[in-house]
Amino acid sequence: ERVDQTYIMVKPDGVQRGLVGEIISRFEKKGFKLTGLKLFQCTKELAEEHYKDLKGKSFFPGLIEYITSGPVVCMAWEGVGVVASARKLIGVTNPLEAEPGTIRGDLAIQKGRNVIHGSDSPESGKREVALWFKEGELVEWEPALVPWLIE
Ligand code: YYY
Ligand code: MG
Repeated sequence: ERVDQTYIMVKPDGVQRGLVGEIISRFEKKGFKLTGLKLFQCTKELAEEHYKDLKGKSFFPGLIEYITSGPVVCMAWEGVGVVASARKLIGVTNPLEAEPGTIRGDLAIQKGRNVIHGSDSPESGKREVALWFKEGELVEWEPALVPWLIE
């Protein structure tokens, strides 16, 4: 099966609210492989490129202002099925509609402050990991727990 990558980002509200450890922990416990991690202040240009498909939406300017309002935590995760699985862990866009047990369902109230981003397809995952991480920032490694997670 194809090994995919997903780009996960704790948004500025998640960082300010001290939710970084809790959020990373949920992905760690699930068992996917972390290949990139950094605290980062993103520019308007990068935010606009990341969300380019939403340009023109009424909420776009507010979204860019929010994403650039403070540091974010950028992560790359790898594994078979990681993109869809991460979206399930995250929950739907509107935190009021997100299921309890999901990150947004448990930790947020509003769409405009929904604490986390996750790529929506393997193609987006590839594009976004390449957009947010430079070549030397990603690490290829073999986690010791792999045989206990994957048969
Ligand atoms: O992938 P996801 O983050 O769940 O939602 P998108 O439809 O890609 O929108 C990106 C981002 O934009 C969303 O997390 C919050 C914000 N947003 C908004 O503020 N208001 C909307 N009506 C839709 C999206
Ligand atoms: Mg999206």
